[in-house]
Amino acid sequence: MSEVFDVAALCDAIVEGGNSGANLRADLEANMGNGSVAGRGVKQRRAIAKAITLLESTRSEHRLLADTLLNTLLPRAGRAFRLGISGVPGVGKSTFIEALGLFLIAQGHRVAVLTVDPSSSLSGGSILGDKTRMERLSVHPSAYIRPSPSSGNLGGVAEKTRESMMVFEAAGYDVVIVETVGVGQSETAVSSMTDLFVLMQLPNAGDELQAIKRGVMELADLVVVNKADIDPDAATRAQSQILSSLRLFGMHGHPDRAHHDQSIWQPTVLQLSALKAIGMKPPTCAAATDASAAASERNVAGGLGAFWAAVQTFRDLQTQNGQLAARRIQQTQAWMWERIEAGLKSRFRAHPAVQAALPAALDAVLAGRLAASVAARQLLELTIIQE
Ligand SMILES: Nc1nc2c(ncn2[C@@H]2O[C@H](COP(=O)(O)OP(=O)(O)OP(=O)(O)O)[C@@H](O)[C@H]2O)c(=O)[nH]1
Ligand SMILES: [Mg+2]
Repeated sequence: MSEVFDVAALCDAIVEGGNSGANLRADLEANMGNGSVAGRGVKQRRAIAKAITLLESTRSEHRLLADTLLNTLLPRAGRAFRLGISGVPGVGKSTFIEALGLFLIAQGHRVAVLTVDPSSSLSGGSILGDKTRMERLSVHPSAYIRPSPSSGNLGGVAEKTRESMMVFEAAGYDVVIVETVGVGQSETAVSSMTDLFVLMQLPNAGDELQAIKRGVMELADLVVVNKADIDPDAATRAQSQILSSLRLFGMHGHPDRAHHDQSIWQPTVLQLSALKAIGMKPPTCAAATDASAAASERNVAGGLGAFWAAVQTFRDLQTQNGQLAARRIQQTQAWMWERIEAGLKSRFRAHPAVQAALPAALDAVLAGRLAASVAARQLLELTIIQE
């Protein structure tokens, strides 16, 4: 039996449960005495989970309800700062997000973490979903961690992430972090839905700079060299090499990457140790001399604070010069067009006339009897004539 969704009640529970920390505190206090799990904060969490289930549903009748939900929440969405974090598997994204999340919650923020998992369509499983433990953050009442669904193509997963983001914003989460494994297109997807895109690198990446895809580097507003505790000298080398290449990209890059204009935002590269930031002692490393270990200690101790200070500088600059708003407008337009294109494509594929003619057209193209562009035009005309 299909799940029943009361969209109006869901929206009420999402919006009313959140916007100030007061409800949350009242809820916690209420729960402390009697161990009860009832309360507005808990009600809101349940409503969020249910709303996202609705958004992720593929049933057509659910899509209509999901659209109503999104439209109802829309006036309250858009208020969070959206942070995208990417990097190769194992670079330390989840460890960093857990440290950052706890750091931000201590300052009174509410933090939602979403994942975009490009592996899900290939393996049917979820790399991020399985490994995204974030044990301390995930149980914190001011945090909500939502792994991406374990099926669907990247476009679909990214789409759900974008819509889920609106739910969290309406619920009063004021920092939304989107994590993705760096494999190429997923960085583009995440940078196109966030205000600031962070690329995480390993300390040895500086030695192999040619291996870093220029396109991905150009998307980065901020680069973090993580695991600086392992080899502090290598981390410092990587930091300066990445910085100089970012400057080079900024100077010669595309005009639409105006946020790399030095008068607007200086490309920033930081080094830190997510493991230390989270209060864990990293394994001792033979490569670190006493002097470099002490230097690294100084760098790392302030790692998280320096990171958040850089984020705030970026945010202030981009707000003052209008780039933040411009970026969101551009993202919203691109999102709409992307959805239109995706919708047209699936309707085209589902069209009976196209389904009937496609195999023969494809055969003819592959056999060299028909030019690909001619076949495309003929197939497109089938849908135009019949509609
Ligand atoms: N020494 C050291 N180890 C770290 C640091 N940050 C993370 N690690 C370790 O690196 C491993 C991978 O960390 P994760 O946070 O799971 O990395 P991830 O980038 O989220 O990985 P995926 O989700 O698989 O892409 C774990 O064993 C962490 O404990 C660090 O700053 N220093
Ligand atoms: Mg991870």
